[in-house]
Formats: sequence, C-alpha cells, structure tokens
Amino acid sequence: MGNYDPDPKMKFTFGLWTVGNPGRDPFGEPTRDKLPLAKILDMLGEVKAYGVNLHDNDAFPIDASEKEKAEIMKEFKKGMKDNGLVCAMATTNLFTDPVFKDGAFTSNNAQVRAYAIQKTMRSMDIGAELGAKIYDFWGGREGIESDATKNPVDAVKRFREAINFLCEYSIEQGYNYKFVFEAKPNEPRGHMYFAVTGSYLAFIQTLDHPEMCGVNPEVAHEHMAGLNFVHQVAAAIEVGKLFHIDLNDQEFGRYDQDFRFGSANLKHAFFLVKLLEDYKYNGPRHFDAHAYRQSNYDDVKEFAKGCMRTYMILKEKAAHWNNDAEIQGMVKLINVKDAGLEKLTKKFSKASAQKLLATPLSRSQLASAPLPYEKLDQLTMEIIMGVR
Ligand code: GCO
Ligand code: MN
Ligand code: MN
Repeated sequence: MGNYDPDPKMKFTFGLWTVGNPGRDPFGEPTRDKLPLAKILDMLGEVKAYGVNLHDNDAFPIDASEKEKAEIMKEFKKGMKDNGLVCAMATTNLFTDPVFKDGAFTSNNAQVRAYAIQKTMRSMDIGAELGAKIYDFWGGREGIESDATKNPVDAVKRFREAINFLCEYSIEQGYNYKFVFEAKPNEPRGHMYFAVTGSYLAFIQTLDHPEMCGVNPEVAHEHMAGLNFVHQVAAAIEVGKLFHIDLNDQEFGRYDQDFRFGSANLKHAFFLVKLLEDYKYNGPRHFDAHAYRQSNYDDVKEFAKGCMRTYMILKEKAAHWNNDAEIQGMVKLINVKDAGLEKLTKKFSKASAQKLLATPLSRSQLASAPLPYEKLDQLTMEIIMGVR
C-alpha cells in the first residue's frame, strides 16, 4: 500500500465553511458548536491541508467595524502562519443576508446591485490582503422561483456589467486575481441562472477581460442535475479555463448533499481524478463538502482526511490504469488510426473535400470492427475495486 498522505503539490484546500460547518440543515438546528476562526485554522493545519478559502463573512461579520476587521485580519494571518496554510481563494457572501433575497448582481433593484458590487470590492480587498490569487463567484441567489419576477435577458446583462466592473477594480488595485465562476442549477433558488459550467464557458467570451476569467466546476452541482461532471470539466480544460475545482460528492438528482469526496459515486470520482492528473491540472483542489450532521469535530477531521486520502488513492489508481499493459493494448485497439484520412479531414479545402467524397468507406466493414468495451470497463472496475 502506498503513502496516501496529502501531497502539498495537490494544493488541497478547505473553505472555512466546510470543516467549520456546524451541521445545520433546513429542518434542524446546528448539531456542532460554531468553531472560532483560530480553531478552524488549527484543524486544517492538523489534517495537513495546503490552504484555506473564505467568504468575507465566514471570518469578518457583516457589520464589523474597521477596528474589529483589523483584529480579525491579524488573527487570520497568525493562524495561517502557525499552521503553514496559504489562502488560495476568496469569495463574497452574496446570499445569506435578506438584502440578497432576490439576487445580488441580477437583482431588479439597482441599489441592491450596487451594494453587491460594493460588498464584493471590500471582500476582494480582504482576499488580496490574505494572499488569495483566485476570486470565486457563486451566484447563490442569482435566479428566480417564477419567471414572472425577472427578465432573464436583463439578468445576464446585469451580471456581465458587474463582472466587467469588478475585473477593472482588480486590475486597477493590482490584485492580479483570476476570477472563477461556479455554476449550480438550483438550491437555494428554484432556478438559478448559469445552470451548468458550460453556461459560464460561453459567458466568459462575452466579457471585457476573458483572459482573467475561468470556471470553478463542482461535482455536486452537475450531479444534482443528472449530468456527467467529468465532461463539464473536460470542456473547461479543453479551452484552458479550469482555474479551480470544488470537489465533493452527491447522489444524482437529490438535494444539495455536499458529501465527502468519492463517498457516493466512486467510478465518476476515479475518472475525474484521472482527467485532472492526465491533463496536469495545477490549480487548487478545494473540498467544498461537509461532514455528516451526526459527526463531532473529531469525526470532522476524519472527513477532511478522508477527502484528501481518497483523492490520493484514486490518483494512484489512475496511474495504475495508465500503466496497465492489457488496458493500454485495448485503448490502442479501439483508437483506429488512418494517417491518410486524418490528414484529409484535418483542415477543409476544396481539394480535400473532393478527395474525401471520392474515398470509398465501407459502412458494414466499419460497423463490424471489434469494440470490447465490456472487457475494458470490467478491467477498469477491477482496478477501482482493488483486485487488479
Ligand atoms: C454551495 C456552493 C458554495 C460555494 C461557496 C463559494 O452549493 O453552497 O458550492 O459552497 O462554493 O459559496 O462561492
Ligand atoms: Mn455546492
Ligand atoms: Mn462550491
């Protein structure tokens, strides 16, 4: 058995709100005491995480005075230093306070929109002081229950205006942030705008500064909608936009569960880790998950260690798959090459089109080529199950 300790090169991070989650749900009160900031940072140090992420109000109360903010900032920096942590990502809480009940950047009220931008600027100042290089946008309240209440075209325009403004703020302040957008189809709103990662990949291209913007896909968010998360991440990788990732787990089609990474859909988790490792993803790997409501803080530590350990185990299994001679032989077999035809279809020209039209290709012969996918999948499953 290998060593599955968290590797700092993997940049495993946790939000203050993840290990600090007190176990509240829509039907019940918290089951754990709220942990003070210093204790959360100590816990992350103890489990050997690489870094910490925050929403402004996870650490700095929404009504904190400048003096209180300065004291918390000092405590935060000390906690990071004592525990060898970096601050990898910061974000704004644009969803808890009642002011955001009908959206932040997409609110129908221009004053609420302005307040949301102002709050984000202040939170960007905090993140930059803590050293964060990534700034996340999760539109928690950007959506509707009824389309009678908001024009969905205006919503996109308003969101774009806010992001363009904030990109300029980051540049003007010299913060050098990379912005990342995190899609979710529903919860807490009935319907949220930018429902899937692909929505943001298209949106980014319409911004004034597309080069500083990428995505932060989350396993649970695509699985809630019954989608294949690996494919969403692959789409982001292929256009060079995977700047951050939120790892957790989720039963398909259920409410927002935020389970420990790999605990519900191990096969998908395997292919996700394989994709990230094969394409040398180098950003933070953030476990945006929380422990079961039944757990006490000792068990929360087991939860955090479990997220990282599962990733390390799956990373080893992905390498095993890549080095398995029988599997690689099959991969070669199913990827039929034809240098002449590949050259012909690589780029259109009148001549290549004519040549392609004149090429005899036997449909029945092509259809009869062997595709032993049952065998390939079984070999894969045996690696995942640990018998191969
Ligand atoms: C959720 C989201 C959040 C965001 C966080 C950072 O489903 O609640 O995943 O946890 O990631 O607010 O923007
Ligand atoms: Mn989530
Ligand atoms: Mn998330």
